[in-house]
Amino acid sequence: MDSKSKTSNKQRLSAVASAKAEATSNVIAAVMTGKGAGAISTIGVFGKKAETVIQKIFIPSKNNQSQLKTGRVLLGTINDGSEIIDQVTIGCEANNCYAINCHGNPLIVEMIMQLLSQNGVKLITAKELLIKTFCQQENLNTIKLESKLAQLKAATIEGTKIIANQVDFGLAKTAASWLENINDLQLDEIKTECEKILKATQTAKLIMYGCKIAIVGQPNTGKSTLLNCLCGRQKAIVTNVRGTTRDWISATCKIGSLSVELFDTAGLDEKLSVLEEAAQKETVNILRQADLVLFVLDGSESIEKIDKKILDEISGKLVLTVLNKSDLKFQLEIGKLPPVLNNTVKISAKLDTGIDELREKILKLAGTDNFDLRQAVCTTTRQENLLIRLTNAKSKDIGGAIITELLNAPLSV
Ligand SMILES: Nc1nc2c(ncn2[C@@H]2O[C@H](COP(=O)(O)OP(=O)(O)OP(=O)(O)O)[C@@H](O)[C@H]2O)c(=O)[nH]1
Ligand SMILES: [Mg+2]
Repeated sequence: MDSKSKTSNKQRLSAVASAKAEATSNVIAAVMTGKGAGAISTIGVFGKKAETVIQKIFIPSKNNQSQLKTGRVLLGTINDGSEIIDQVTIGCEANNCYAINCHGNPLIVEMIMQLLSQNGVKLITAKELLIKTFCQQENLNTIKLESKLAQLKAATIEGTKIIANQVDFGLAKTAASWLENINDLQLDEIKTECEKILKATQTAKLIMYGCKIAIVGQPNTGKSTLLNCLCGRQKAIVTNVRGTTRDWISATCKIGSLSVELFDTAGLDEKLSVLEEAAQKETVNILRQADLVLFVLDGSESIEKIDKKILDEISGKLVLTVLNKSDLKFQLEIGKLPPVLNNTVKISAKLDTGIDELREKILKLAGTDNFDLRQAVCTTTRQENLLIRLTNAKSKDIGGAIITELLNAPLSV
């Protein structure tokens, strides 16, 4: 190659590089649809010069309809040079805001994303995109932003409603009104309201993000049968041999407004083998993480001594004592139960009787029956921690500073 053609090659390369940088500066793209194979996937492309990128990689099938105006959807192909990657439709949702609807094979999605990247587009996640979009909306304070992001994690429809209410009403509105009326309000009034919100938050969290329920009790009482009964399938092995369940098993189900993760655990027994001992350590771990405990007893037997360590372990928890095997002659002396096990319900897990009452009692214990979905609650740990600090604030000035932080601190994700 002579020196002249070397120079012109160099010039061409640098022209390409600078054109690429200029054409695509600040253009971002994200896969908007869920991961995995589906019929269709959508890639969002946004930012100044997004149109330039689209024009480079997209060839419309009808030349006479090549203009991508707002509100218009065009059929065509995405091309890497002369190679067609996929047939797609591209919608122009607003100025510099495009949605590429391609076929849902993740490999196709990946190829289009790579092509966008080669054209200087910055690839981001759908969550990052949401944050960018929300942050551009001027009227959103930090509580509103956090609540909008919390929507992504909601486990139930009721949970999404609670969170949606925190954007325009709930905590965002309450905190804004505290700040607005700070001169007229007593600090104690704010603190009382804070405590109410923190209490409601404990219940709301179970509805918003899901509830872990541990099924514990002595061997052979019917814990695995109960798990199968509540989740509606034969998930756990049931036999009449004590110690059948060694490793914990989990299953999900819906109880009223709760999305529940149930944990069936190894029976708690004092006469232990090494293996059983290890299994029971796991049971204690599960117990510690649980929001609610179902303590299962065999109602057809007189009450066995219950290990004090276990009673201590469950003492601070929401506990419902399940008196199982109600289809057999009832022998258990309810009056002899320790106080922590006083909240009882009789069922037969085998015959599926008493289960509706059990579900009702679970909802009552969790506090989610008749829960007002519009009330103010925290949707993040940051909000919760600030409200705890607010309940301990020594002066109105300190209180005001905490409320300002609650509303205006930069979003951390
Ligand atoms: N009559 C009657 N038998 C039941 C009931 N629930 C469970 N059983 C029986 O009790 C035995 C033990 O049931 P499991 O569900 O395996 O008990 P478990 O508490 O999981 O036992 P481990 O895993 O050994 O701790 C089985 O034979 C079940 O069929 C019930 O409501 N009534
Ligand atoms: Mg079992």
